[in-house]
Amino acid sequence: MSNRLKVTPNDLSAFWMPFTSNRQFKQAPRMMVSAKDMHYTTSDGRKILDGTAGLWCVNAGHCRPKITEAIQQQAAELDYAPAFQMGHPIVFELANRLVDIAPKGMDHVFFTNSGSESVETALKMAIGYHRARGDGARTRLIGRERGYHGVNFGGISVGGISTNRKMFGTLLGGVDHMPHTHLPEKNAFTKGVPEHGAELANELERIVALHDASTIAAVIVEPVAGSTGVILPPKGYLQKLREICTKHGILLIFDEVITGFGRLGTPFGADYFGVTPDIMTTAKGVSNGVIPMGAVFVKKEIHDAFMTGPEHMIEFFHGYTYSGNPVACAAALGTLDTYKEEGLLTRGEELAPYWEDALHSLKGEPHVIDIRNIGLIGAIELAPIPGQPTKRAFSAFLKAFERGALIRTTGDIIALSPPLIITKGQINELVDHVREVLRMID
Ligand code: PXG
Ligand code: PLP
Repeated sequence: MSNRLKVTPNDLSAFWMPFTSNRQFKQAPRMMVSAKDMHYTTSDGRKILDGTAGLWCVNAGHCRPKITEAIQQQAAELDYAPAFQMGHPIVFELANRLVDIAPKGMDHVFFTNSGSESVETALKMAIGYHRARGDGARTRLIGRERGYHGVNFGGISVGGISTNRKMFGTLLGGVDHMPHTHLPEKNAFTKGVPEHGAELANELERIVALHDASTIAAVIVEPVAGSTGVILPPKGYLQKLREICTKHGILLIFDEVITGFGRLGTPFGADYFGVTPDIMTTAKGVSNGVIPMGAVFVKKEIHDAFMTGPEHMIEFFHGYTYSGNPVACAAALGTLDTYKEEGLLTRGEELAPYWEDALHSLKGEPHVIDIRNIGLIGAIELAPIPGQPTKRAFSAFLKAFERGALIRTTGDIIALSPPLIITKGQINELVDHVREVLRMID
């Protein structure tokens, strides 16, 4: 460990932290200084079991040698090359490798640097696609209540989390929202995908009837909504959305920033549910969270619609300085190698039943009003303290951290999403931490 890592900065004021209660944090900071496999080490030398894969991104576990070496070598060989009108070999190699594992038919990849950028890219592709085909009236975008699609303007417009929207003005016009699919009165404590609620997909038909299909470009949903507190799609719901979109010529975008790269026990959520979208946004697990990267997958038909006009012309006026950055590509290739060697993109399938039983053993513990699970995702919903929403779950987070486990909370929901290398023993350890914490908090 270098000296730099051991030092705890003593002035925390300059850094405005993202999605953080800055003032509270700076009074009692929680600092991570190193990590290996399933654990972080804090600045006070404690080991913390990572129950959340960082922020749902470190799917292969921490500081994995293949990834570290790939980055080191690439940084020393070709650090950066212009992304526009220039290329370098590994970005093409990475695109091919990604297409190899993608759902059938998703055979082109556009690189970004985050999930939020992947979402903006996908929304622009959808609108641009229709226009390129001479169907330029299709500009509306349909999202869903409680959806999370990152924090940029397109993403918060189609997103449905009010705290992320209400401070920021009028957002994009021409956006509508379907209802979310969280039905605790019918589906509480369901193991896996819930039985009730597929009919909520018919709400899309109502929205189409209102606006007319000829004005709608795309529908965007998370196959499993993560950030909002883990909301699962009812049995048959995604299939219905697919049918309705196809029937009306509307593109279906799956935001797979969380569900991509093995989280559900299949490479993508599309594989798990057997539903192929037209566009798929990813980030996080593509590079194991180590170097920022996102990737948008598209069907050939969408890509090809842009490949018209004079050949010297740019076909899609969109891209980022760091699209396909060589070091990020190297990190992603090292990540894909690690996933492949260790079978991580499907490991969740074997572990899911064990994970499910362990989580549901928390039924009956204090405050627990629902438990949800799918693949290696779990959510434990707590009854809020009357008049003080979020406080109970946040104290669970603080207590768990004190005890040596990193969990994540949204509202009064505890969300768990460990690295895909977790062992059964570590699943027990994580769930026991949560059990003890639930017995300790008010
Ligand atoms: N789409 C989805 C479905 C996401 O989950 C994004 C887009 C945005 O990705 P970036 O890379 O711009 O953050 C996300 C990100 C949480 C949590 O605690 C979830 C996310 C990010 C941070 C925390 O649930 N999801
Ligand atoms: N702002 C300014 C002034 C720029 O010059 C650029 C890129 O050249 C950007 C924003 C966009 O940056 P990025 O391509 O990293 O998203």
